[in-house]
Formats: sequence, structure tokens, C-alpha cells
Amino acid sequence: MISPLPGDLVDLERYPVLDHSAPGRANLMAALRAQLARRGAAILPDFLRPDATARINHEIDLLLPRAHREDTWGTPYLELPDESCPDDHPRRTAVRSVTWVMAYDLMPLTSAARALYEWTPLMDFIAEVLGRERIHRYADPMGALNLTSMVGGDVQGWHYDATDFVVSIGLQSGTSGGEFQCAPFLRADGDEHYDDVRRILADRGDDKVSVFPIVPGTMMIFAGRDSLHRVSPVGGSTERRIMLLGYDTKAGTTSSDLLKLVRYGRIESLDPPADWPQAGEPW
Ligand SMILES: O=C(O)CCC(=O)C(=O)O
Ligand SMILES: [Fe+2]
Repeated sequence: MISPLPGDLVDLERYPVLDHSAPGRANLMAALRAQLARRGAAILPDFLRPDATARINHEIDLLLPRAHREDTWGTPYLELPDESCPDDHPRRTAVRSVTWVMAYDLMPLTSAARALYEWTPLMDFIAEVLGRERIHRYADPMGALNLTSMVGGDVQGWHYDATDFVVSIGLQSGTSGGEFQCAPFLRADGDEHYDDVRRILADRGDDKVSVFPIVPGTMMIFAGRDSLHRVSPVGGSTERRIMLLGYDTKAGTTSSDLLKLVRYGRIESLDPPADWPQAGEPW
């Protein structure tokens, strides 16, 4: 299959990624920035066109046999528990994460998910929502772009990301649960706010937490490095599927070997990216 044109994947009438003088663009940006500041995430419903969502779901069907089963206990700081902290300290508290993860380097060069992530106008559009002059793609060859699938019982525990910003695009809602829950900018001005983190980990932090359902085609921009977040337990047999695009304010940001091992089951990335399936296979 040939690579799609990334602009064909997006509803450009509603989201004028390429047209900087489109009427309404300034109002759209102002509204998205206000959402980000207030609730921790800017929401762009129907960002992907339905045929693009269907295509990326088909790519997941083909990639799932190569997915890694992340199944781990870890702290919200993506580190091993720090035994020198008091028993109930967030740096010592482990939370469970169970998810099927498909790494960036598994995605064929013709993949629509890859084409969208590698489209520089999209990165520039996201930077504008974030009020940044420019942002950089996450330099982690496995973590920069992920596709994930979660089934009944799967969960992503409360954590901070290794990259400044994450953009998720919903591809399929699960039967139930699987909401994105986020305490916006909890880590601020060099203060970890451990008391709030402790409350949230103990399910007593609802006053701090915004809840977002996963809707196919909806893009969500959030500041994952400073906003504590999780995916609530998924129920039922329908997969919850999402695409995660990583960005950072600095060039060259990557993740720790521990995180790579837990999330992808390996430290070494494939180089160059996989060129499967072979000619003739229905990609
Ligand atoms: O699946 C989501 O909505 C977010 C997942 C997440 O936070 C992560 O993978 O770091
Ligand atoms: Fe995250």
C-alpha cells in the first residue's frame, strides 16, 4: 500500500493546519489554549477523518501480533520505588500498568500513523496550541509514536511522562472505562506537591482530576511531564485503541533503558524501521 498524504487524514475544514489566515483560526487557538490551561488538555473532536481512523485501526490489526505486553508495577515517576522514602511516599508507591504497546520502529514506512506524526505542519500546529515557537519530536526511536490497545482489566497507573507533551488520538473506545484522567500541571514551579500526589494515588483527589472519555478521531493535547495522569481500568472485550505522539521543548529527548524495557520489551531499536509486510501482503 502506498503512503497516504498526511493532509488527507485530517479534517482541514475544521482544523486549518495549513491555512494560517483561515477565518476563525485565532479563535480556535484561543479556545484550545484556554482548555489546556483550565483542564490540562486541549480537545479537538473529529480531528481525524473517519476513513483515516479506519485505516489506522487496520494498521493496528496488522501490528498487534508484534505488540509488546507492558505489564508492570512502577512509581508515577517511571522509576523503581525509592526505599529510602517513608512507606506511603509517592516515590515509593507502585502502580500497575497493563497495555499492549506497538513501538514507533515497528511501523512500516507506508503507515498512515507514521505519515501523520512525521508531517511537520502538524507539529507546528500543535506548537501553536501550546503557545511555543517550536517543539521537537521525541527522539526516542521506540517511544516517539506509539499505538496502544487495552482490553478488559487493562489499566495505565498514575504517572508523569518522560516527554514534555503528548498528543493522543482516539481510535476506538473500549466497552467501558478507559477514560483519560489528568491532574493538570500538578508538578509546578519546581514543587512536586507530594501531598496531592499521595491523595490522588489513594483515590481521594477527585477535586484535582479532569476526566476525558476516549472518542475515535478526537485529538487531545496535554502536558504529560507536569500533569499526573492515568487511564482508568478498561472493561469488556472491545479494545480501547489510541495513538500517542510524543513531543518535547528540547531536541534529543529520549527515555531511560528501564522505561524502554518495560514498555517495549527491548532496549535496542530496529534500524532502519521495519519494511514489512512484504510485497503482496495486504497492508
Ligand atoms: O492512553 C492514554 O490515553 C494515555 C496513555 C499514557 O499516558 C501513556 O502511555 O503514557
Ligand atoms: Fe502518559
